[in-house]
Amino acid sequence: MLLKKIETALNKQIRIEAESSQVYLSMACWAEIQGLEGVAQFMYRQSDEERLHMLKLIKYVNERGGHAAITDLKAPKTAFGNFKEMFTELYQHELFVSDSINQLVHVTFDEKDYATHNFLQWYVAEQIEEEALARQIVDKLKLIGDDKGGLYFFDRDMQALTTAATKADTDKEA
Ligand code: OFO
Repeated sequence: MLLKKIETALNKQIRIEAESSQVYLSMACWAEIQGLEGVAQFMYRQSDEERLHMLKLIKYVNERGGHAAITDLKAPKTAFGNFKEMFTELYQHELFVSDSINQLVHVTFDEKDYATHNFLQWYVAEQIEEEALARQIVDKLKLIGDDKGGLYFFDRDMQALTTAATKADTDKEA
């Protein structure tokens, strides 16, 4: 049985994961209408991943005797200036999510809820990966600057990265 305080904290994180999914979905749409198909695919995938993070939390809360709350969500921005700005926002957003996960882990520790503490380690590891990937992408875009040809190859790289990640997931499931 979950303590009320833990249930509330997990529900807050459910909302953050749902909002993250919406933020990345909005970035996917913006990239798509700019004609960068690879970036759009990457962002659609990020959005799907955030939804899976949300669902994993929902299942956990319900299985432990809590009630996962499905709430209204903050509407994301719909335009992002340029791709460097957009990926910088993605990176900042991941830092915000990591901070939120850390606070959540802290609450479970304070309340001696070691089962939830253990469950959250998956999110801690995931955030390390996502932060690192976002930072790498921002660094790449800084190198590219305003070079249109560079952006074209960057888009192809993003497409290849997304295809490889999706294949790795499919192989894992098989
Ligand atoms: Fe939910 O994984 Fe990052 O934000």
